[in-house]
Amino acid sequence: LVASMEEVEQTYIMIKPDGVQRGLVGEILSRFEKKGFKLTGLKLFQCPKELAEEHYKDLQSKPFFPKLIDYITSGPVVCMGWEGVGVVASARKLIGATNPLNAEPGTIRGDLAVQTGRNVVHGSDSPDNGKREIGLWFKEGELCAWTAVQEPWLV
Ligand code: RTP
Repeated sequence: LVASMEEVEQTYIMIKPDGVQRGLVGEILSRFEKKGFKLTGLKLFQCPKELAEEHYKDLQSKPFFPKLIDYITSGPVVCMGWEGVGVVASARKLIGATNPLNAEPGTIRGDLAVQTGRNVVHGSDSPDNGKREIGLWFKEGELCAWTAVQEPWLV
């Protein structure tokens, strides 16, 4: 009940093309579900180049930018919206460090990935970016506001 007084956040989580190709969709999705966050949006999606460029616009000047855009558009991604108190920072912890070799065992990247350029999942880095990215990747009718029927043991 204390937690419910704090601000509920939204985060955009995306299983990147390597996660889909490697059959890791269920594994990755279940980590957020088991943690106790609420799923608000979910779709398999082939990302157009323009959207990938908009999503990663802050990295435009980086030398790896063209490779990053090729990677993200190389096959379908799984787009997810997750909601909860503290979900943005918590999801980043569940995901682990950007370079999977530095990611702790127990994190998604620590358990499932090796290369920075193939790090299987994305998570928004701030509540503001969470809102921005959900707006970018989902159309209005694709998101669901719903209430869990059971007692809210996890919130
Ligand atoms: P993400 O946005 O995907 O959750 O990743 P992040 O915040 O942990 O990392 P960021 O620095 O924002 O980089 C975004 C994605 O770009 C790719 N990357 N490649 N040196 C490289 O080749 C390099 N550095 C970053 C990764 O896929 C990283 O997740």
